[in-house]
Amino acid sequence: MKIAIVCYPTFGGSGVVATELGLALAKRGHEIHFVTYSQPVRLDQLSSNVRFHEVHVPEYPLFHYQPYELALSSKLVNVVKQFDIELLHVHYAIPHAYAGYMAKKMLAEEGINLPMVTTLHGTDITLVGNHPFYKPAVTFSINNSDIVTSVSKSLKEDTLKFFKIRNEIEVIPNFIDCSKYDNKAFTDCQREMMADNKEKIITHISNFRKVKRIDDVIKIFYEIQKEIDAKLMMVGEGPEKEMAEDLVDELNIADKVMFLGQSHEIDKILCFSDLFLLPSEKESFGLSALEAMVNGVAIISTNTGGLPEVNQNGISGYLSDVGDVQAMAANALKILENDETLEKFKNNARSVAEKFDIKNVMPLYEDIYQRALHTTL
Ligand code: GMT
Repeated sequence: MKIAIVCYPTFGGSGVVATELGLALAKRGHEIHFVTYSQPVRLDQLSSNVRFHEVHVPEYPLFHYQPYELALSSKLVNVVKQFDIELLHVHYAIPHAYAGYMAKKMLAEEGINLPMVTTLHGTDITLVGNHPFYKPAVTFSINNSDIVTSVSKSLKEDTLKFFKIRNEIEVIPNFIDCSKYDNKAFTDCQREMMADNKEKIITHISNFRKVKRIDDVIKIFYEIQKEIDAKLMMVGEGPEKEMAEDLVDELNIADKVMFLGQSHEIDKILCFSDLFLLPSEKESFGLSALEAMVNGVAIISTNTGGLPEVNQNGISGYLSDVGDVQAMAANALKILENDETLEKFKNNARSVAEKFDIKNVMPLYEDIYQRALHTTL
């Protein structure tokens, strides 16, 4: 099948899922065309059946805001016609589903049917899309997608709660390619470069936005390091980073916290991590937790949104209420204080991650694509 994928090309989870999905579909013989404003960060292998089409938005002094949606929908029309694209899969409703719908309508004028699948990822529903400024357009584009999927049951419930949705929402969870981690490619983890043998390594990865509650990450670690030898790896960049650095200084733990910036070596970092902290305010799924789990890292997270669908309380880690730093620190210590317990949680984390193996999830997407091909609005 010839499929166009629209996503954000940045480090956010929705772009990662879209890219990994496209690459996996290409491996199964589909022809994939990514259409976005720059090459997606995880897209490192362009080939004859994996293409990237850049959306340019020329600056024009009259415009205070450059019309990206317009450029994207025009680009989609051109790519669909040039490459005989059969299906459009947009990730993140804003503005992709809206631009996709416009492309669909323009193509319909020329007698071309382009079925559109929209995958909802989280903040397009829970934070941004729900704002009155966007709500009518988001509702409209969800209702006018041929098939809508959400990455967790919780996100489906939120969508139905916040918007007047008349079509079915199918839950297809995010996934991970477990086979990539089977051959022990990362046995040389170079853990010793990061910490002493006796120190436990705690990791947090995100885009350091307010919703991730970065201050809680630091506060949980502060409690942990009072009891055991430990280091904290902070991976990512974003608006809360400066605050986090200040808090680390204020708590006098700068010698135990490393800010590693945005990294392309996530698996390498996770392979030497013992525990992953994700104390988010909201999280539709928590792909970063799943990436940690497949690397055998135990999870301390909040119980918000889709996190309980990923992190199994008492098995792969523990869940606590948002903001309950003391409970999260106590649970972390329960796991870290005893090596046997830690080993058990690490192994469990890997086993739970296997439920989300791409082998199980890919057929669900292929099935909806087949169904979408037979729909016309
Ligand atoms: O929250 C982020 O870090 C980025 C955001 C995005 O849209 O890229 O992530 C959302 O989609 C991910 C992939 O489906 C989910 O794993 C994240 O939980 C979700 N983020 C939120 O709901 C806050």
